[in-house]
Amino acid sequence: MNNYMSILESSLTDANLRKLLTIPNQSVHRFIADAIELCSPMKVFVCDDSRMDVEYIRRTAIARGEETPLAIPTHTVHFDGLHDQARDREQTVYLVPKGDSLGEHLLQMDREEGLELARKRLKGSMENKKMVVRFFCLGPRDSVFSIPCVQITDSFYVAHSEDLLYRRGYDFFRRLTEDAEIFWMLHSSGKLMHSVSIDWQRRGVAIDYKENTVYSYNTQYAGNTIGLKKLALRLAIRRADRERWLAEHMFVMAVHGPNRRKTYISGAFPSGSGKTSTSMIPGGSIVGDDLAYIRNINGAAKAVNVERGIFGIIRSVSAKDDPVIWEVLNSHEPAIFSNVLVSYEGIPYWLNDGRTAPNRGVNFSGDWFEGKKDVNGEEIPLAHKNARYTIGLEGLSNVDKTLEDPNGVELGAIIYGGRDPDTCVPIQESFDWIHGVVTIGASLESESTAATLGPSGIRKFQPFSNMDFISIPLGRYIQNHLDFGEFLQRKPRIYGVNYFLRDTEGDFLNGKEDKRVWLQWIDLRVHNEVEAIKTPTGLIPRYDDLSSLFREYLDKEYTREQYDQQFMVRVPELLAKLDRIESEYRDCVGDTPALLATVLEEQRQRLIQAKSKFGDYISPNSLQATVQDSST
Ligand code: OXD
Ligand code: MN
Repeated sequence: MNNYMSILESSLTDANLRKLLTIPNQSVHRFIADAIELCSPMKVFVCDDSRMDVEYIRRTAIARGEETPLAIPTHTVHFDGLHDQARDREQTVYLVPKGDSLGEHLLQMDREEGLELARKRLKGSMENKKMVVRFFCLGPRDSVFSIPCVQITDSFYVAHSEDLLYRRGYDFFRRLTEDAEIFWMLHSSGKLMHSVSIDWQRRGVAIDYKENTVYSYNTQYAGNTIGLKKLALRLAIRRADRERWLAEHMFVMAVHGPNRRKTYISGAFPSGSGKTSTSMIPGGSIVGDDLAYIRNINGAAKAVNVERGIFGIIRSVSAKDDPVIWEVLNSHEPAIFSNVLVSYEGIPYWLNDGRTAPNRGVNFSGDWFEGKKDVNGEEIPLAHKNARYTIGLEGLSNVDKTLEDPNGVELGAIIYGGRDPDTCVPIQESFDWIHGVVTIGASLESESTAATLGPSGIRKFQPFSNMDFISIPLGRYIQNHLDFGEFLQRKPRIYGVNYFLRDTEGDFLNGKEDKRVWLQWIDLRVHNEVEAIKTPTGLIPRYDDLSSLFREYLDKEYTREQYDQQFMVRVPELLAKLDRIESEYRDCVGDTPALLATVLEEQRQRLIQAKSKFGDYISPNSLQATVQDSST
């Protein structure tokens, strides 16, 4: 496109053009001119991050009906369409250049065809709308972790949400060199009726990794549209692959241990499986709840939060269980609620919030009353299961001081957890880095939740809780993890946690707050202050240590019966899981590291041996051998 300057000059007002040209990067100008040519917006607004511009975005989201003010003046609510309330995994595809392949597990299509389709869908999509152009920085600014990102959207809700969730980047872009690697995001909600995307049957997310560009169209749900969240994660994973670091679906938080020490932990959980609540554990401090970049800096695994806010699931957030979030959501800190119920007084309610909800109000189905049914005769709940809140972290009383540290924090531990009803114990430490990567990260399974479209409660293969976002062949991603650990001088320990273990009646074996004890135990292990019991699948806590941690941190009696039930080694279930995992990797033609099969086989042999000695269900008390330290 040679005439990009004339496109910009004819489409932008002088003030907007000036704002744009203050960024001296021609690739930025070209990308915006191309988007204008493609989407034909009525007007273009360039946001320079001034208070005035940021406020304009919020006000316009309200004026256009994308958001509605609530009783607290800094709060708004946004509704997504009935069929657009979660990430659409099936319509999120990688555009793969000829001759390239991303392996068996990823949805991909020919790049040329995919680009043609995306551009067809986006053609003229902003005809009667205003285009917003925003600049952000993923990770702290001016750091080795920083990634500049341009977002173009016709949704002021998207532009507003990003303001709460990401670090503003206009000034950062002004300082960028011409060769800086930028992530590019182009989104259009498509045709709207009552401010809601109506062409959801033609929605899609197309990831053109060759050009670091993501196209998203005919959708509004933030997981499909907020380019800096999961769309940029997919590009970051590819960049991390090239540069030998890790881009992960992980929180970062600090456990506060004895003598005021802090142990930083990152943790990967599939959406809706306890990630945010773990990052907000009482007594700890939060760096981030969803996305982390991790680099080897002088032999240590250093992590930063990619974001600066939370797009959290609001279901079950209550004053009792989530006091810190509750306080912010009831304060005057800016917040956007989505897909909740709003009472006629402008108060938001959601499922399982511990209050008595009104029996009428407005929700994603329009005017709502108790007993309202959908077209299939199903009762419409007062709020969607995947209803959300969007807030900045700065309002939280437990935000960690290191949030903006350009050097990141050193990780003492990495944890992986899923919704696992019947295999893994509530917490175990891997024998070493390789064992952790293979038998915990790469072997994670989890029951599906409302964060993605489709039925919930189905057990799915969820390696590293990052399966939805991995953008390189899975085997290569695993090899990168193995290599990353090999080059670390101080390796974080790796843990598997399971908050969803059930008994034979189907009842959960743990309380919600128990996770605090698991984290405190990790802190003690990282500092070699407690021993552990060796089981065929990893190192588990001793009863006495847990019982004193339960007393100290939760003021709870923890019985031997509870311990025996929770930490019992369920050999048949664990062997069946190994079969499932091995068969997943068998399909992963060619790219699975050979080590994976060896480490899984060793695990199988340990389980078989233990079974021959102790039977199918092994009480932790039978496993006498204790170890002082793991060999990480
Ligand atoms: C999220 C998700 O919203 O993973 O964080 O779906
Ligand atoms: Mn997430």
